[in-house]
Amino acid sequence: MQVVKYVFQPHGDERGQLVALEEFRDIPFRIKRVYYMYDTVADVVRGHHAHKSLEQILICIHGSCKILLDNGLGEKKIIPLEKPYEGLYVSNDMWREMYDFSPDAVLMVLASELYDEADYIRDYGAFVAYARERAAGRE
Ligand code: T46
Repeated sequence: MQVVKYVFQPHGDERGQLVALEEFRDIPFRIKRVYYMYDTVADVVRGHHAHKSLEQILICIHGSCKILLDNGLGEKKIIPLEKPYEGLYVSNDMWREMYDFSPDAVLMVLASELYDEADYIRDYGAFVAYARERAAGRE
């Protein structure tokens, strides 16, 4: 299971840092939506779903959190996000959970599609079946 973490180029000078993200240059898809979460309550775990087609980049622009990725085929990885110039690529077919948010965490997400509830796979059993079907199709 491959984890793709981008390290963006900060444009720093004596005033501080600036990161610019351009679609198809820094981000591998057209950015159709941006959302972010903050004031996350301690010990909360968000996510618990995969997607049918959505691609995303997760950037913890302030504070820190952890992302668990699970491919539904027995492989899981935990990726800490704690730098505002790092982005984690999350493909549609990964079950994701976001947790261990610091009180000051702001997790920003760049998404390839508009919000569509029909794109979510929220049942873990259904996700594993879907992952196995896709893997069998690739064999
Ligand atoms: C994902 C992870 C990383 C909207 O109305 N528009 C939106 O674009 C989003 C993302 C959410 N919502 C509404 C739907 C729910 O009533 O906001 C509420 C919270 O959304 P949700 O429970 O899906 O949030 P998370 O943190 O569990 O998951 C989100 C994304 O939904 C999901 O695509 O990959 O962040």
